[in-house]
Amino acid sequence: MANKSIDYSLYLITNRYDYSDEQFLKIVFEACESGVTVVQLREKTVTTKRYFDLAVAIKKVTDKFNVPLIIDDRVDICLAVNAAGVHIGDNELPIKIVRQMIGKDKILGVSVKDVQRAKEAEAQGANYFGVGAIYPTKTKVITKHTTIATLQDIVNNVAIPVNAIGGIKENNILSLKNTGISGICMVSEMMQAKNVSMKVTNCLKSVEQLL
Ligand code: 3NM
Repeated sequence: MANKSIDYSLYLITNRYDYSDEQFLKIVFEACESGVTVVQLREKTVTTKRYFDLAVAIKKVTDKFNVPLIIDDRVDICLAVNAAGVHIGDNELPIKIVRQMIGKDKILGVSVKDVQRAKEAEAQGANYFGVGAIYPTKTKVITKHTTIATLQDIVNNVAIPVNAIGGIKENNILSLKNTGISGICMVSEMMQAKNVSMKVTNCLKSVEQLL
């Protein structure tokens, strides 16, 4: 999956909550089967071995559906499992260094919250942005509120895809209409859905109207 023209429209970011590995992988399987376009494995507290094992397991699922897998934070895990790319925030290695490490073909996603940082990150080799938190989120993350106006400002000032994140739910997707984003990223709305397939199907319908 070494190409950069990936479809960001419905981007699932994982959280394992209290799920067993079997339950966790089943959710990802159903989400991929139902049409999510990208999956990011996001782990903050596990050992390297555990992160690797989870990445191997999830990649079997994403590969089955030809869905690109992005690894949060960890270049080594990305390379170890030959994931499509890596996503980094402000507290990771510098963008230029990450680009050198992953090579030119892998995808490099970056979290940004303002135009200046977005322009710098684009110049340094980012392939897409996650911008948020657009709405309040209960998912554990270091972030701050980022307005829809700022989101739009970033879209208007960079050439690479911009994806909205943070508190995005089935029922607020359409509030992002006309912002020019390339996709929406969701954690809890999908990972905690009672019916994952239905959730993905419904979100895809809204996303189609959005983009
Ligand atoms: N990054 P939910 S917000 C992983 O603002 C992440 O950059 C954010 O979770 C950012 O979809 C966030 O459950 C969590 O609100 C989003």
